[in-house]
Amino acid sequence: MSPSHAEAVHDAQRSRQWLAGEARGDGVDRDALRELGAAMAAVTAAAAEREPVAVASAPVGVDPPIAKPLPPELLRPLGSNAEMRWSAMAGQGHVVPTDRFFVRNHTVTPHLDPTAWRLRLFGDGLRGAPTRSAPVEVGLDELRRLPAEESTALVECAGNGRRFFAEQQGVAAPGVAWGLGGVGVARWRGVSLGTVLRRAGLRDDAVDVMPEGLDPDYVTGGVNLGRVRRPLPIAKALDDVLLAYEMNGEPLPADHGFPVRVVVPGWIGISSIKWVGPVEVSTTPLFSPWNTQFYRLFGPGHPTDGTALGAQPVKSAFELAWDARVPAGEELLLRGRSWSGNGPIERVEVDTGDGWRPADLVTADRGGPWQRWTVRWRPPAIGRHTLRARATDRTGAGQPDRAAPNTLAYLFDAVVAHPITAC
Ligand SMILES: Nc1nc2c(c(=O)[nH]1)N[C@H]1C(S)=C(S)[C@@H](COP(=O)(O)O)O[C@H]1N2
Ligand SMILES: [Mo]
Repeated sequence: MSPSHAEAVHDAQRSRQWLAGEARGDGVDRDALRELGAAMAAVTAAAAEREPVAVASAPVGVDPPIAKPLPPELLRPLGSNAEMRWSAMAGQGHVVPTDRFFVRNHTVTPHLDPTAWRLRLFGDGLRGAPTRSAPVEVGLDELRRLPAEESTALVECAGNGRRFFAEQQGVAAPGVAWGLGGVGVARWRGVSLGTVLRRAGLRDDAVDVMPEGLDPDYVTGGVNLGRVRRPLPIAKALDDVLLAYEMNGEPLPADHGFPVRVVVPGWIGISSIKWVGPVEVSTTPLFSPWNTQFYRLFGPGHPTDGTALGAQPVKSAFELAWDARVPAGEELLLRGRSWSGNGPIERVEVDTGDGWRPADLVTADRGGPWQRWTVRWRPPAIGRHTLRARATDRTGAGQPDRAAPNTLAYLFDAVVAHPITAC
């Protein structure tokens, strides 16, 4: 990713423009953010706490928030979301099978009719300035006839690892209590967003592209924030962004955006809008609550209007159940994966209780969106032990012992202490 469209750079620049009144953002209250930044962060945190709770038994006739089965050995439900069990990745290949890929839904998975579905491009960034009600339309068959591209890319929720802020650091962490399973790598196939934008008549002075989901409006804290949407700068939109209609060789499943989703490699998960319908292309910067109110860093050390939330930091996970039980006295091959939004992983170290030592990296993954690794370990005694893994990416970024706390509890990057019992 070139620095010119690194997410943090883009967001910081847009924030300045927005605060200076140069940009437009329906549903975004500029004054509230400028004058009441700290207070708003607190309100946002409180609202985040009121995320939908687990639907244990959905009423008859009401669709559950997630369409696919949630076998407990593959996925852990978290309200309208579900995280992948790391034990379900033990011995798997590079990609996450679709049946265990995490789901992050602000509301519920919609069931869209693919024959009625249209991508609807509009805005003054397209020639002739088509409007939202008279957009340039592209149907699914037409999209499938365009040159296809495939990309193996990682999607991770910015809140992945959030529960460790509370569990390891004793810091309040509002929002979905992800362990480390809010991440996955899949093989996505579709059409480059750039191809579609150019066919629709992209103008040279377009600056932002805002895809919008067709799932229900997101209502939080009593406020309807409208459809889930987040702008992308044109440079990123024309670089490696995909309008994907296949995941791991199958049509996109309902939960992951059927019939078409955006896949934005290297950027936080919210950029990868599922069930995309309208796409605004604008010659002025765009804003939505998903880049001003949520997915920003608020709290100590940050300005009152928050800090742009950039690429995902480095993380590592063992392909083991939490509190896994293993036989004592036998040599084990521990497996895990490490990843970073800033580029490939260079080095991984593991501590099984007697200091850090290098892990062996799986050669086939070198340079890929995540890196598998292994390390041998013979539990020294019956009883509880703690496993730790930490990685360093190509930029030299590693994993600290303590993650920097922030009000909305994003970007947990500290080493996770993974309990294991030898018996
Ligand atoms: N329309 C829409 N797109 C969305 C979301 C959503 O709720 N609605 N969630 C976003 C978030 S926060 C994440 S992390 C990813 C998760 O993608 P997945 O559910 O396919 O794993 O989708 C993003 N795209
Ligand atoms: Mo997310």
